[in-house]
Amino acid sequence: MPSAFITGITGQDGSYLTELLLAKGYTVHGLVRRSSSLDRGRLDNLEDVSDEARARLHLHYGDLGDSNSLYRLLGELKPDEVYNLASQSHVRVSFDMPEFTTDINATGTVRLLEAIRSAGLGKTTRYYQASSSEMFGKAVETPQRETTRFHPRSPYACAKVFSHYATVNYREAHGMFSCSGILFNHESPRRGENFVTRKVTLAAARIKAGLQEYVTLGNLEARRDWGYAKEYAEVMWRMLQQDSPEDYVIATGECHSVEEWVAEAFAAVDLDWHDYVRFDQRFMRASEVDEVVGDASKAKRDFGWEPQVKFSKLVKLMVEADLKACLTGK
Ligand code: NAP
Ligand code: G4F
Repeated sequence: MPSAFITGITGQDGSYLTELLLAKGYTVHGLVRRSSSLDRGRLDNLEDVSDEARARLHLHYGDLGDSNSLYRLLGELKPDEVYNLASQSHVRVSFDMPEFTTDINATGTVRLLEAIRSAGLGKTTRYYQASSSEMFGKAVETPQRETTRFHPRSPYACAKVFSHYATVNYREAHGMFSCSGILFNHESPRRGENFVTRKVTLAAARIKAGLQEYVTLGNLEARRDWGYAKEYAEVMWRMLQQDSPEDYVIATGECHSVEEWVAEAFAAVDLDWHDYVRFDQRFMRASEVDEVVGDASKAKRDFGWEPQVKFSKLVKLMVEADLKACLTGK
């Protein structure tokens, strides 16, 4: 059976990808960081995974900042597929920690690509890079597609542009099957609680349940193309099953403001958001991405991909999950 190595396995996307690959019969190896807490909630709560499938999941200590662990693991495990999902993924935080963000999100990619080559896997192992719509930043055309020029607006996005081109370069220079998914924002009940979508759905649910009084936010005018993370994880796998390595934009093609997300989330619990939202400068960014919206027609053409869950459905499913958790205490 095939095997996969996932960095960022404890994150939102890593958990959905793990469920998918285990269901397909893969042996899944995940890179995990040492931390003082053993809380790996998303992996502890994988859905629809049998005991037999769970036995095919193996976690290994390492870090994208530590070449030795990557070289050792790739040399030992020799996976058929590598998914590089690990990153310091918070754009606002990247302004506070630009050097660390660059080390992990940019240099970390090269460490991993070199570890694959050093293990003698350069011509056999397929590589997926988690690129981002943040690379389009101050977008030069709308909607954005694979050919749109990048204009990154944060240390996070600059590092992602570097990794994107490193992935292209390893394909061109070394003949690796390496490709990037340029994924637009994707959300779910497993989204980190300090990204705006989840922060808002969690707040709406907690306020409705009487557990919180208000929520503090930054820029409500920014516009994003929000899709459902579970559907986007499936695309990562699909990209590595193509005949040749290609980069793909993955997006819904719909664009909504943060304010619209807030209004929809509070409406889902029959509340008027104006009564519960406060502004805090702390959540503003030194340079903002005002609006991004993607054109995923290449993915539709090459492997028939189309998103099923869009804005309203996504907001509702996230609010419902948060409300259920608030009311049941789980
Ligand atoms: P996430 O939930 O924040 O997960 C990030 C993962 O990276 C976690 O497993 C984290 O481990 C791991 N990580 C962080 N620093 C690391 C390091 N130094 N070494 C090893 N692992 C490290 O992110 P996500 O939403 O699943 O996103 C997955 C990837 O797609 C990221 O690269 C992100 O930048 C990119 N992306 C996301 C979106 C989106 O909308 N979600 C869109 C485009 C691209 P811990 O659990 O130990 O922190
Ligand atoms: O939810 P966000 O932090 O997501 P952002 O910056 O778009 O980045 C996410 O999506 C990217 C997809 O391309 C990923 F690459 C990246 O890793 C990450 O997953 O912020 C969305 C918008 C921003 O314009 C921000 O200024 O919401 C605005 N916002 C307003 N108030 C807020 C808040 N963002 C956060 N995190 N917290 C606030 O209180």
